[in-house]
Amino acid sequence: MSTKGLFITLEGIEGAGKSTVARWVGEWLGRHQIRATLTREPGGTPLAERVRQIVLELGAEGLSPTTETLLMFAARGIHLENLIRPALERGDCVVCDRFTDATRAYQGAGRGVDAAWIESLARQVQGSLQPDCTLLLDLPVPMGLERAKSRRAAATDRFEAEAQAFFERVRAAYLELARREPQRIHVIDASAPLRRVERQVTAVLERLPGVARGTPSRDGGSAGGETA
Ligand code: T5A
Repeated sequence: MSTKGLFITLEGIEGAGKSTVARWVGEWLGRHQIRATLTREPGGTPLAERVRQIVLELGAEGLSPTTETLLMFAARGIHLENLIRPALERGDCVVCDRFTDATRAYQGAGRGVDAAWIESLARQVQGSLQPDCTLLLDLPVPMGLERAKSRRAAATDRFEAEAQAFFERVRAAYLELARREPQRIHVIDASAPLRRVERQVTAVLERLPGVARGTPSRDGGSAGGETA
């Protein structure tokens, strides 16, 4: 299926600043008269948020890496059908806090799930849809975990309960993905103060097709200037 809007994703380990930067990207797009839909994974729609609760909850029942992967893609399928694709079809710029690179990094490298199987699920669930641009917020694992801890109000989830070695594998996998896809994945030094992170992100956004002209539409359609 062809899409009209731009699809931007944010990735990185816990506490890298994805949610903070996603909100800022939404505001930046709004200031440039580009209508943005902000969302997140796992979740993003009421039904997909219910799957999020199942997959993140640190409960008595375990989840195997295989089941965890299937749940991530189940949530993604719901999210794509009910929110992401319709927003892109409207010509919105979709800004998504995590997407399939997170499955590659967390379930693939973190949990040891077969990479070829992940790619086959991705093809079935996404078809040819890929992010146009991914901002990989990279920082040392202890710094990210410290930031996440200082921000956390609620109980630890199933991922936050993991050891540092798990997040080192996740970080290394993200950097390897960026090395393989430099056109799509932009590594941002997220250990820098927020203003410097924002400047690095601006430099990427300004180079995106359509953004400099004030519309993310690939077919000349106009953008409304609302920021969701
Ligand atoms: N997951 C997800 C998978 O395993 N597979 C998948 O396919 C998908 C989609 C999601 C979990 O699900 C896993 C990965 C995750 O473990 P979540 O609650 O959404 O869980 O967790 P995170 O996405 O990791 O969210 P966090 O809130 O932990 O991290 P963020 O969003 O990266 O960080 P943010 O913006 O909340 O910032 C953290 C703190 O740091 C400060 C902020 O103000 C905040 O206090 N901060 C900075 N401070 C100084 N300098 C900067 N540059 C700063 N940037 C932010």
